[in-house]
Amino acid sequence: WTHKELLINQLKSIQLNHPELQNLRILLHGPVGAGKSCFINSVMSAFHGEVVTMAREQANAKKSCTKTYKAYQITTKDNENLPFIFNDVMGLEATEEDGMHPDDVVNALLGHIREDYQFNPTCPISEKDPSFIREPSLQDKVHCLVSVVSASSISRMEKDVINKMGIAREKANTLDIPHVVIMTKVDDDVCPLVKKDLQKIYMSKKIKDKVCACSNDLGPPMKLIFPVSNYYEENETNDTKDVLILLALVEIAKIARRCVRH
Ligand SMILES: Nc1nc2c(ncn2[C@@H]2O[C@H](COP(=O)(O)OP(=O)(O)OP(=O)(O)O)[C@@H](O)[C@H]2O)c(=O)[nH]1
Ligand SMILES: [Mg+2]
Repeated sequence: WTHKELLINQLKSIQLNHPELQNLRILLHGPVGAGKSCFINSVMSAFHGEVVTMAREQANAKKSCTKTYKAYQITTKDNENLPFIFNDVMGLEATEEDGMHPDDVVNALLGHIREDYQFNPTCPISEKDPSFIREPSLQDKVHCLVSVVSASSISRMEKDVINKMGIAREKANTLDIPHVVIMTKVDDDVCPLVKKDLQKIYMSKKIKDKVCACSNDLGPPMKLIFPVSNYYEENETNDTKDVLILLALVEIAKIARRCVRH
């Protein structure tokens, strides 16, 4: 818990060693309200040492609060660019008329969608749309797919949402794009021990059970499921939350960079 600066320095010194690439593009997807936008804000907050809100969040949203495709460059406290861009999308829903269309997750993976594209739940982006990128560069393509799910609702996640996430995982696999899971809301009513003291996270059987459930439902092995607690109510950052968030980003950066090299 005292290694925050070490993790920040590790992330600052990441070299991509690729002439066509300045940033690793990380695509978040997952159910409505899972904490996708909040995670992007939390990563930024961990680097800035203060709670930052760039991506719009909404508590208790029934429908996805994020409706357009947005890309966020992560920066240091001194506003220097770090080599990470997070792409935020509309949430997935169980019905076919609502939430992000599963084909658009695939289009996003392939780098076909331009920023600010407004998602249409009933049909994916058309090749004729001005926001469709016909020949995506390596920089437009996604280098890591991240499913964001909430620890407190993993066991209540609807089958159709799990299936939609499964389609994205399979496509990512065929494209050799790594897939990991960020498990949010570990501070919620999952484990009283962890709710009281986040540093007990790796000692909690209840959290381990949730990690195991994520692995069974979504596919990645347990070592690629990263539990975090986002900044959702507090006005100041703290080292414990920062370390969990930064640890997740270090692992994402490592596997995304390996995927780019191959
Ligand atoms: N307790 C707790 N609440 C969280 C956490 N992360 C997010 N939240 C809450 O969940 C709400 C929704 O988070 P968002 O980031 O807007 O969710 P999203 O996945 O972007 O959802 P859509 O854009 O609507 O699909 C936030 O306003 C917070 O109240 C967390 O780690 N712990
Ligand atoms: Mg959102």
